[in-house]
Amino acid sequence: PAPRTVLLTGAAGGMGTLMRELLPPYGYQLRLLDQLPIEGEPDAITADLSDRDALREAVRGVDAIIHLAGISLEAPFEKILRANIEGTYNVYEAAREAGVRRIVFASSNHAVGFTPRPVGDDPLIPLDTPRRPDTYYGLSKAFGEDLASFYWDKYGIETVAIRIGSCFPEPTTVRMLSIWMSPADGARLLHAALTAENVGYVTVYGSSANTRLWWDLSSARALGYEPRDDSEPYAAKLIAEQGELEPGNPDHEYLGGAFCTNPPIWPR
Ligand code: NAI
Ligand code: 15L
Repeated sequence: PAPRTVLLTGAAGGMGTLMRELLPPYGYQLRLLDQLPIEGEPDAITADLSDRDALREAVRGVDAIIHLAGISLEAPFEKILRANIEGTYNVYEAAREAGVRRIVFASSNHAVGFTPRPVGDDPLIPLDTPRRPDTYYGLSKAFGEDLASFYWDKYGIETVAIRIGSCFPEPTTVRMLSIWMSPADGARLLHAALTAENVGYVTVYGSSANTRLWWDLSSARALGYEPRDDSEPYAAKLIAEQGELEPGNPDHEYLGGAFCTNPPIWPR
């Protein structure tokens, strides 16, 4: 049966806030969790991912988990270790104890950020491209993918790990024209990841069907994902403002762009 009750971690964040609006129409009953309280959501669970008792309680009775919580930019290794590495482990352990069968893990393009980005007729970046994390942050996402693969092989917990590009209401940089995932397509992909049968462990890239796409969406499509959006309508304005990507600009050289050279730092 399709999952109905879904724990959404990171529900106070940017994507969490978008998905809180966009997922319920698909029929999900969301249980929300974040370290920050969520205005207007008195039933949301306010807990840190290090709080194993709270996680045990939070996963009780859910059919699936969408795990978005964590540090979403670069940070000192110790912080990444606690929130993203140990935190994701704690989520998987809670799921194992409670018998939750499916997790959708928010991985990131930064797990493979040092991959040269395709230029001209270069092939799209394949699913099985070697991991090339560009930050401690990206390294934690590579860990999360392996953790998920291990929990499938060892415990039979299924995961769809989505290497998300940039999920924001609109693309705001020329690089984002290639990796943008519209919020509506994000919800479509999460829905596909929750409902596709027999996924085992799978990695997918997460974006819209962008004209300037850099990566292979076939494993996402194999889940039943049919993206409807394309960043191209934003291209002319962004390129007029910012110029085309030129050699030497990290956004031109690497999939991970400036995360490879001068990553944005987690503010808290
Ligand atoms: P965000 O930073 O806006 O939200 C993350 C949320 O996680 C925040 O509300 C924060 O309070 C919560 N959180 C952080 N550490 C926590 C902890 N130790 N315990 C409990 N809650 C904690 O990030 P955003 O953009 O919403 O991203 C969501 C997820 O998707 C993240 O895992 C991020 O790495 C991943 N992702 C997002 C992309 C995007 O374009 N938005 C791109 C690639 C990956
Ligand atoms: C990410 O992994 C970040 O969480 C998000 O804030 C964006 O910076 C995105 O990657 C990106 O590469 O644009």
